[in-house]
Amino acid sequence: MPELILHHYPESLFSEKARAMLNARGLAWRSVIIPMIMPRPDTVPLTGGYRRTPVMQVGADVYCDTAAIADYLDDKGTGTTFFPAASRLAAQTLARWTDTELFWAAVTLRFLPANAGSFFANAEAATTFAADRANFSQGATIRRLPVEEAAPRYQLFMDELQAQLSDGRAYLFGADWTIADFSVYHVLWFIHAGGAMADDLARRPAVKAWYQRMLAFGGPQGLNMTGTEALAVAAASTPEPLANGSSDIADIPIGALVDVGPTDYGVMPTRGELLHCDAATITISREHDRTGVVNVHFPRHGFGVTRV
Ligand SMILES: N[C@@H](CCC(=O)N[C@@H](CS)C(=O)NCC(=O)O)C(=O)O
Repeated sequence: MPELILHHYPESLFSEKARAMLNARGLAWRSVIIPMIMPRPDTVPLTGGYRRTPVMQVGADVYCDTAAIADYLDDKGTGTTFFPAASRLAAQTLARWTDTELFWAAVTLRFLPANAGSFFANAEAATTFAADRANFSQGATIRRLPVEEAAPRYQLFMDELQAQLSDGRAYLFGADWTIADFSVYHVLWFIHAGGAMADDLARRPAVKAWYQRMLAFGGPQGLNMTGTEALAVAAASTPEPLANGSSDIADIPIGALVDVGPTDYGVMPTRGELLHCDAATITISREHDRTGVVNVHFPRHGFGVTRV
């Protein structure tokens, strides 16, 4: 298997989800630290327009969104599946809810003046970040959650989490982890890693014990690689062959030129030739002079496909 290369930055919570999944499975990985804001000249050649973080590169294959990364990693390394049959529906549904609804509550809470202090080095960094994310939010179909909605949503979830874990189970659905553990973990990490809202954890001991267990997965970092080196890896590789590419969209056959992008926020699409589209996965092929041909993989859930 070619090296697993994560393009990420330390403060990114979805990157923390990917880092924790990689480490939990005992996988060696390479770390390309990308800027927290645009421009990202060494990432765009791989991803095209998609500008969310993280992305994972395996040779000349690029996995966008942690859902696609989880799917790819599930049969790699060691440890039980992220998607056990008996709780797959509940775990996936909780993961999707957490990665969107709880995530937006966490964003509001983390950037409250009382909590934001540990996130930005100085006021200028905060202003630059806000301007970048205003661009990122153009075309978004969701609204920023007011604190009056974010706080109770978060507190109710934390109470329910405490109740779920208080029988002493190691993970949310029992003795083994599922994808839901990693999704809940990275949202809590975003809020608590800088020491914000520490009381919320302290008064929920079962959540705190589970959080500490997950935190151990998040710690180790991959061996550093530069963006230029990662692009050279792509250029020297060919994408993994796709078995039986097909399209389930009646008027968009495989081979069509398409735009694929998130439908809720950070909606900037990637353009390429459709190789495969089913209920779970979308794969397109694109080319750049710094990478050669790469295949870019997205989850279907939360992404749209438009014929160009
Ligand atoms: N559903 C996506 C969400 C990714 C996401 O929203 N990432 C944030 C950073 S944690 C982002 O892209 N922010 C804008 C940026 O990094 O440019 C996933 O699971 O990967």
